[in-house]
Amino acid sequence: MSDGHSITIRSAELREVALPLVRPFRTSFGEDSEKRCVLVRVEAEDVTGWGECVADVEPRYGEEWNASAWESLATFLIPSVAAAGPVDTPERVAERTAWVRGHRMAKAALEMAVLDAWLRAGDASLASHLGGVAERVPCGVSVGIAPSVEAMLEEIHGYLAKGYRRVKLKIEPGRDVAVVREVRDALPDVPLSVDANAAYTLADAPLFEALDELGLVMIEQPLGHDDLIDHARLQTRLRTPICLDESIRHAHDAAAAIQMGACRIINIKPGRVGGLLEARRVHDVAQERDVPVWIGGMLETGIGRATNVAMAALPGVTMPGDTSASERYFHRDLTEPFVLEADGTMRVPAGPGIGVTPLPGVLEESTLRTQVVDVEKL
Ligand code: SMG
Ligand code: MG
Repeated sequence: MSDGHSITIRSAELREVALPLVRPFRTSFGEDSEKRCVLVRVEAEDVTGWGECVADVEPRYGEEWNASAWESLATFLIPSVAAAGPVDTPERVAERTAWVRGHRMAKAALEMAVLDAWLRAGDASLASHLGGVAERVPCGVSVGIAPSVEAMLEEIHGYLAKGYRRVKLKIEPGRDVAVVREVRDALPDVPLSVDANAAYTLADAPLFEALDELGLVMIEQPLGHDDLIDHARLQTRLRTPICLDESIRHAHDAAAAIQMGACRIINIKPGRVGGLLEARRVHDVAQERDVPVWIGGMLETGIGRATNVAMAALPGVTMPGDTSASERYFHRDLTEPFVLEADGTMRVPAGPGIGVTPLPGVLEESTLRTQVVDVEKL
């Protein structure tokens, strides 16, 4: 798809930033007390584009980490895109980097930056380019593993008071059925889900059968991070829909997972599938097969959050996302804060490109290192 304009990338810059989190976020694979990520900035003639990489300090959620993303962007991805001439459509980013196997989080960050610049040059918003239909999107919240059920409930009550429409509990072996049952007993009517981040095996099926009794909206990624077949086996034993996150790397995985019954819901994260355009294809595959999707989160700053909220405006996104307000994560976000309305919705950015830019002061204070990739010399 092209609307006839192209941009030429004149320079690109990588930047690693660190923002303290309001409270530590604990999952089955560890605890984060600060958000550290790589940003990509591309400069074209009259426009600048920003992208955010969802990799973390260590490769626990996926295979990439901040240093690998930095290296793949500087050495292979940015040169491949910039040296191949003007970008007449954002699809070129994926085409020009297809020879690099994997590194989907890094690819997604670069595509986001190029797409932002290209859309700004054409004065179009990301949501409208993707085919978004909603102006406001319903939001859920993901609650990290807490030291006690009391602490968890106190946190959840705070979120419910703000209007969040679905609460997701992180679980891990040893902190699962009993904790979820207590939360369910305390909050019988709240839409609740759990996310295991691949911490279990099929041998734990009885545990999931116990969770099946608690009226959960879904059970997210219970088994192996790259598994489909065991998820299909587990799904036959449960009424609660399984939602896949880590296992879905592209639209082809989504089609395969749905066909084999490995999930009944999909969590879409653009960074996990190699970019926003592939994320839209995952959405399309699911929509054609009547499988609900929602937009996940990777504790993004306002840059990545803007694109998640734009994705959430697509018509097949029928469940609240992990698209929470800036204040749930940061005292000061990198951009103007994303705000939750009292009805549990968030406004979709409508300005050109991703609709937000980093606040210069916060950006400078958060920056750990930068590197200019001199594309003129390529
Ligand atoms: O952005 O609110 C958020 C976090 C949502 O739970 C969340 N993300 O597996 O879905 C997931 C996790 C991955 C991040 S753990 C560091
Ligand atoms: Mg998940």
